[in-house]
Parts: sequence; structure tokens; C-alpha cells
Amino acid sequence: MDESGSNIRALGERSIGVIDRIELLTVRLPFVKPFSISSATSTVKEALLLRIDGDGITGWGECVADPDPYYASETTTTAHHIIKDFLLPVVESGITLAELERRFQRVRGHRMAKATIENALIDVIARREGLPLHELLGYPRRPIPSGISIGIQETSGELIDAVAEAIATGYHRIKMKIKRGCDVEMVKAVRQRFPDVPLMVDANGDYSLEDAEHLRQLDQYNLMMIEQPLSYSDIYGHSILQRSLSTPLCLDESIHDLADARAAIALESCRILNIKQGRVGGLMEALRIADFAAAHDIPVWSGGMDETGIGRAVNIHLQTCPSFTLPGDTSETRLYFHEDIVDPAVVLDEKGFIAVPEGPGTGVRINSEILKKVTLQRERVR
Ligand code: OSB
Ligand code: MG
Repeated sequence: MDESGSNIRALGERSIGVIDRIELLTVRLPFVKPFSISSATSTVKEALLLRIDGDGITGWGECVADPDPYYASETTTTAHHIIKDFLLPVVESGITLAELERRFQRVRGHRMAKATIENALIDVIARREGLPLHELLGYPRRPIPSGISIGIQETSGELIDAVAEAIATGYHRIKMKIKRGCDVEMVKAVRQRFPDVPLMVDANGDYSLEDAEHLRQLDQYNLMMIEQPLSYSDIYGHSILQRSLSTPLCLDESIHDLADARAAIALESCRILNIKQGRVGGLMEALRIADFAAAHDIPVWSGGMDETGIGRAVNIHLQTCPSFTLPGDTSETRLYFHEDIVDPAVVLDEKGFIAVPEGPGTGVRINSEILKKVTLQRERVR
């Protein structure tokens, strides 16, 4: 029996305890600078937060859905609806996390909504027991190597400046966003200037199989991987594309759950997986995918969704799982926000590592003054 398999089962046996009060909040934080992927540009982070109180303990969950459906089909509005009208009604004091997952299965999809509740409940459980989240998951702390995701830039000059700054900060690998018409030349410019930096690209599904010949040009730049070149809905297409490329493909938005990961690995659609716990329904499914991937020699890493400090802390704890062997997209807070809603901020040490937050649960504290300032809407739902 593999180690995390038993960790996940142990987690599933935990009771969620008593729940006294549940609140949904919508927050809006300006980004330090706009962030562009092939399908969208964001200037603000708007997120749905869930606060659960029980027996004097407070836990928080952050939904990774955006207000728009340009990365994934779920939005803050669909998540609000599904959480309030279908998921929370089956959350009862005293059930186990495994029973929670069973009840959630009746709702098809909506994994970002499910993860929000799972994350908040796991935070409550860990805080109630006085355990740091990584210990509840069953892993010792370790320094987390940090990577950076650089949005699409107007010019190769701006891109090179951003890469230079990231290297100076100590990031362990650089990801650059690409899209049709803004790809090979940009990669070439970065590679010429930084011949050895661990480098990868993320297309957020902008290409089709007809671009295979074009994408093959990327093979000459020693990229760690090409993330999600084809549509979110095309696992089979990626298996055809992977056969014509020497660079490993990595899937992000195609993977909604363990079944998708199994299909992608069986079809050889990718050689690496980006696991975003908030995209796959939460920490338990993320660990199942990590486990399955490790058993099939597929390296995994934790992606990010430009989360506030709440979601970012969860991603950091998840990466204590030894199957996460590649640097993730968890970057320093100052890259995203002037003021975040939690303390402490994420910072890199001089070697480019993040220290796992100390203390019970996610280990981060809500700054209520800042939270109040950025809250657009607040609703008590229980
Ligand atoms: O595709 O990984 C992605 C951000 C928003 C939506 C999709 C993606 C991203 C990132 C940034 O790449 C990750 C981060 O810095 O949190
Ligand atoms: Mg991605």
C-alpha cells in the first residue's frame, strides 16, 4: 500500500465536527499589474470566500473560479449558486470527509465549488486539532521550491526584463504564457538571453492540432514542458500532439479529476501534470491524482490561480506531499497584491524556497481590516 493512499483514507475518516455558522463573501483585490493569458486579461482578483465557524473555531476556503468562464466553465456566480443551493444543504455536523465527498458526488462537475467547502472544512478540522494543514495531510514540512508564471507581454524586451527580475529573486523555474502569434519568437528571445534557465510555456488551450508543425519549432529551445497547448476538452488530441513533439506536454485545464488524469496518462497525452487542488475538487482528489501520477512516473507540480493568501497557503501545504517533485506556480504575494487579506505574506528565501506557514490549519491569519475594505458582498447562509 502506497503512503499517500493511506494518508487520504485517514483524512477521509476525520469528522468535520460541529458547524454553527457559514458565510459567503465576495472580495475584490486590485492586481499589482494586469495578468494576461491567451484567453483573458485580468486587472483585479475577484474571488468567492467561504467562512465556516464551529465550536469557536473559524476556517476559510477560497474558490479558484474567476468571474468569467475564460479559463474554466465555472465562475464565481455559478460557484455561489452551487455552493449555496446544492452543496451546503448536504453538509451536516459530524459527518466524515469521506461522507462529504460521497454526498458531493451527486452534483456533477462544479469541482471548484466543492473544493471551496472541502478546503474550509479541512482548515476547521486542522485548527480544532491544533495541527498544521500539512500534518493533517500526513506530510512533514519541507521548503517549497517556487516557480513564477509570467503573463503575456507586449514586447520581448518587457518579457526579458520580467524574466531577469524573476531569476534575480530566485525562482526555480520560469513559465511564460504564450498564444498564437506570440510564441516561438518570444521563446527564442528569452532562450538567447538566458540559455540555462529552467523554462516552460503555457498556452491555455490556444492551439489546435493543425498547429502541430508550428509548435514543433519549440522543440529546439530545451523547454521543461508545454502546458495545455490544445483545448481543455481535448485529452485525445494532446496524445496525438505529444507523439509529434519531443518536449513533454503538461495538462492543466483538461484535468478535472482522477479519471481525467488516468485517461491522460493511459493515452500518453502528457508526461507531466499540473495539479490545482482548487480545480479538481479539493485536497483529497489532488492527493489521489498525485499518488496515481507518481505510481506511473509522471511528475506533478502545483499550479496556481492567482489566489489570495488563503488559497495560496493551501497550495503550499499540498506541496509538502513528496509526489510534487517540480516547482509550482506559487509566487511571492507582492507579485499579485499590494495588500493581501492574510498575514504572513508569501516570500521567497534567498534560495527561492517558501517556508510552509506555521501554526494550526493553513497557518495564515485573516487581516480583518483589509478584508473589510475589499469585501463587496457578505452573506450569512447558515
Ligand atoms: O493556466 O496556470 C494557468 C492564472 C490564472 C489562470 C490560469 C493560470 C494562471 C497562472 C498563474 O498561470 C498562476 C499563479 O501565479 O497563481
Ligand atoms: Mg495553466
